[in-house]
Amino acid sequence: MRTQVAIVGAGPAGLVLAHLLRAAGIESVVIERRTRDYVEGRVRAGVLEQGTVAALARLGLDRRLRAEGLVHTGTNLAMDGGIVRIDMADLTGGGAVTIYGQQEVMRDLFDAAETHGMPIVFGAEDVRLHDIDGASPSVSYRTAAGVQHLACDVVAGCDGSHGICRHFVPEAVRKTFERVYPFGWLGILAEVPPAAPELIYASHANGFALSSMRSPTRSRYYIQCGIDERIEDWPDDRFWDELCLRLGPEIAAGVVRGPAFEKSIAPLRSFVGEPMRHGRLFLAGDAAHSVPPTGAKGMNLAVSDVLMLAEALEDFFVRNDQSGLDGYSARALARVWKAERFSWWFTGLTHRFPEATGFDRRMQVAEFAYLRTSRAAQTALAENYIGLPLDPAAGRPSTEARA
Ligand code: FAS
Ligand code: PHB
Repeated sequence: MRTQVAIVGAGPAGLVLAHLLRAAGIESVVIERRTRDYVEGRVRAGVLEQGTVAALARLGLDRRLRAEGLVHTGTNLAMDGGIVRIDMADLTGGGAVTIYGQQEVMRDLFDAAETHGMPIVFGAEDVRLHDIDGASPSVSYRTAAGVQHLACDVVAGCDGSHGICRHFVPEAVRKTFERVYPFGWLGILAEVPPAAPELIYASHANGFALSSMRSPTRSRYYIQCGIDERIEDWPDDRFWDELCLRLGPEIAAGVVRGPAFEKSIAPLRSFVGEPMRHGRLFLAGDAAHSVPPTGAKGMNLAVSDVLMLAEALEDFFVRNDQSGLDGYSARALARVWKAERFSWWFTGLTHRFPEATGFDRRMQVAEFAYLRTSRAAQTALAENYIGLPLDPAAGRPSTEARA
């Protein structure tokens, strides 16, 4: 078999890239380890930046998103009884985010891929990359029919934080940067109305809490927990009690309790692997970087990476211009590091670190007080939260201008 772009991984990065390439008339094959149901069943992100919404709209994949997504023009921070609303629309000249779960995004991407007859191999085992340093790269994998070989011109490594592609960047050229946080997020889904109409990020002496949602009838809540804690340690009643304590009495008055039908613990870390390209292999999304979910950047970064990669691949295949591919890693990393900084900063502001001293807590309180009174501080938070624009590739108009 042969294709132009072999995409390893059918998460947001892999599937959005496949659709962008289809729209540009470029062939691809997606190779996924899991089943569609498994990928679609993973409960992950909930907030779409406006650049992600624009990309899905450009691809004609936003019908359900426009009908069911919740547009939020503000978000909120709570600490020690005080609440600050960040009016994103006012501070950024109309900016907003859309609440629409990653599961729904994946359903829309998979449904559209089926409609367009886009080839996705599910259940691919023992995926391997070959000759990515040379001019004839290929990907091999095993299915029930035996070992398959897919020849290609380019490999897109979109296989997430536990994938294999990143390891094909040789140790000699690879630099990694990591911060592992001494806590995780315990998240639940419950069929109860959200506590408030917008998201609330709460910082309490016991730890962080987040009041989010998926719809007017489905709530998504998180509390910071110890990295060695287990789901069994947190029966529903204990979760609801701790959530309400951390949100504070005013917000807790809006909390409607009910059975959690999904409960999971996610570790938090900041990670970047440089470069995001080696030979004919290009990395995108969690395959190259991870952020703590505090800033709601993970899935959105995956989309912005592939927007830049698709542009470069179109230049390569359609206009025989390699400059975009040569500049991809530096251009993507410039935006990745800004999102890493914001996610790290927002996590530091809102979470309780085990080794924190009284001085550290005072710094959090002072930063919150500054946010409360400074339009400049609120604007900085707002412009990062709605998503920074993509820097145009050298010699090109900005991607948004082409959307
Ligand atoms: P993904 O991990 O989504 O997709 C990679 C795909 O590659 C997977 O389907 C995997 O099965 C496949 N794969 C892996 N190895 C393979 C192999 N060897 N061969 C073939 N296929 C292979 N982000 C937020 O913004 N907000 C959140 O609240 C949030 N919560 C999260 C909770 C958890 C537990 C995790 C792990 C992540 C969370 N994220 C969150 C981040 C998440 O949304 C990611 O940023 C997003 O899924 C990244 O998309 P991809 O880069 O496509 O990677
Ligand atoms: C979510 O609703 O899952 C969500 C929202 C905001 C975040 C992280 C997760 O920062």
